[in-house]
Amino acid sequence: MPVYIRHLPRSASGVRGHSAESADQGGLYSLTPSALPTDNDSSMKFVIASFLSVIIVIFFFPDKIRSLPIFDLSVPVHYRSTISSKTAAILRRNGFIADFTRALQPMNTTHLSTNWPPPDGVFYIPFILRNGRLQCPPNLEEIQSINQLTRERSRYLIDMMRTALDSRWQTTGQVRHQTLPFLAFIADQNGCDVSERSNAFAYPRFSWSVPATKFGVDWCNAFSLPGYSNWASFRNENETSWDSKLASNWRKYPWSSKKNKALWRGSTTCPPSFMGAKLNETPRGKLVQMGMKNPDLIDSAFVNFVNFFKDKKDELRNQTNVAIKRMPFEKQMAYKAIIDIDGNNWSSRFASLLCINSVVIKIDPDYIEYFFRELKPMVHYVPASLDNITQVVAYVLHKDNGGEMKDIVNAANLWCRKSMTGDAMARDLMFQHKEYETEFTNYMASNSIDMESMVSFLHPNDFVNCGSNMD
Ligand SMILES: *[C@@H]1O[C@H](CO)[C@@H](O)[C@H](O)[C@H]1NC(C)=O
Ligand SMILES: *[C@@H]1O[C@H](CO)[C@@H](O)[C@H](O)[C@H]1NC(C)=O
Ligand SMILES: *[C@@H]1O[C@H](CO)[C@@H](O)[C@H](O)[C@H]1NC(C)=O
Ligand SMILES: *[C@@H]1O[C@H](CO)[C@@H](O)[C@H](O)[C@H]1NC(C)=O
Ligand SMILES: CC(=O)N[C@H]1CO[C@H](CO)[C@@H](O)[C@@H]1O
Repeated sequence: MPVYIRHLPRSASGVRGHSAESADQGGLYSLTPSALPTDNDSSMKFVIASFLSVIIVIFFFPDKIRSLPIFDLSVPVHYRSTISSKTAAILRRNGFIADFTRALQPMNTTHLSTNWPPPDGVFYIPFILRNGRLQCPPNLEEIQSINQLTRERSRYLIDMMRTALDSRWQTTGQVRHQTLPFLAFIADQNGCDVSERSNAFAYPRFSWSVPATKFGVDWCNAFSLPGYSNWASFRNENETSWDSKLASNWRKYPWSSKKNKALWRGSTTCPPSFMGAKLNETPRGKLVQMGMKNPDLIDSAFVNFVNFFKDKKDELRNQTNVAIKRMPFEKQMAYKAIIDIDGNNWSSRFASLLCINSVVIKIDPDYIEYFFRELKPMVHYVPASLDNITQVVAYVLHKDNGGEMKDIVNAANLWCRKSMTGDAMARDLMFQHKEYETEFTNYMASNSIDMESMVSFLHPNDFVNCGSNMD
């Protein structure tokens, strides 16, 4: 049985195992022979050539160390062309290889566009990391044509990966294998069901979210990518640009002028386990009810009727609270506190809420992103549940607690300034690559598959370098 490490890196403090300091060692990693590709054929020439070029670069251009490419692209990759029939049989039976191959088959796009979100396991995009480049499948356009959400998510994913591979963090996520395939869930699924603690796939893969650690850490081998919406919003930010944005928030929305209420706006999404339930029984429906019962504490309303409740707006209007107009994200800072709650899946706006100057009240999530564990309750956000939300909101809004709440906002903003920049997200993504590779290698080894046969079986030559698709 494979021993899965876990989806988030281990470290003594329980947060991501990187820090600004570790970046400085980044360049040095590329000097260790083990860091060079090891799965190609007679790699000795490659090793010697790369080693010499590394020495030359270091000797003559010490300031260039950080930007050393991971791989020497001038060395061609050779694959063993023959696989024994016994090996081929093992390969065909392997879950990862079967799903990867299936993802390359022509798909029924009509079926997918009419069944969205797709059931677990149906929807991922296969990619290959090869010689330090991201390679896209030949059917990428077809996959992207399914709907707008798929197009958007996959574009940001590809842009993020390409940027990270070109960044100074490339060595952090430097993969040891010249060719490393992976599957990325583009829909909300990650293959792990928290209610049953079941993991639908034996192999590691990338997804947007992972189960919260309260469900345990060793059972779900999905790796959370930096969020596509955070990449879309913050990829051009740096710490300096945040400084002026954060200062401007305080100018436009000073604490003393804020409405003394907690705000929630959102759509009627809910976990699939609530299929068939009444709106007011879903977590978000309950939250809106709380607001209707406690209007002096909570201003909560639905802005959008989707999924199971899509066509029920008129019928439900008189049982719940519906906002007449959408409130622009920035205007939400007019409120002292904002409530954040999972929808179908994870709350993708959590990170952006930590970048504004209202306190975030976070309803205990079932799904989290890679960064959640470095945030501390009552330091970066205020934790709550649907059972204690009114009590928590009353505490947050109490005038005696204003100082504590402002401290929480400032700690959240400090986190945002450091973590929601293009550079930091690139770093975090490369870190996840590295973790993925370790786990993927263990998975293949525990399935008695050597990386070289696996790679030649997958025909990586059908993949091409992903273009810039942000136009
Ligand atoms: C594709 O999906 C649609 C909608 O679910 C279905 O009507 C159609 O028969 C499917 N086509 C094929 C070739 O399976
Ligand atoms: C930070 O971002 C701003 C705005 O995008 C840009 O003008 C500035 O040059 C950047 N600063 C650094 C140090 O990269
Ligand atoms: C709410 O509206 C629906 C449809 O318009 C109606 O059938 C129902 O009686 C109303 N319920 C209440 C509580 O007013
Ligand atoms: C409210 O619930 C959350 C989540 O279970 C918990 O972390 C928090 O301590 C609770 N707060 C109070 C005041 O009971
Ligand atoms: C397909 C779908 O409904 N995805 C949603 C998952 O949850 C996030 C945040 O809660 C939404 O932004 C997505 O639209």
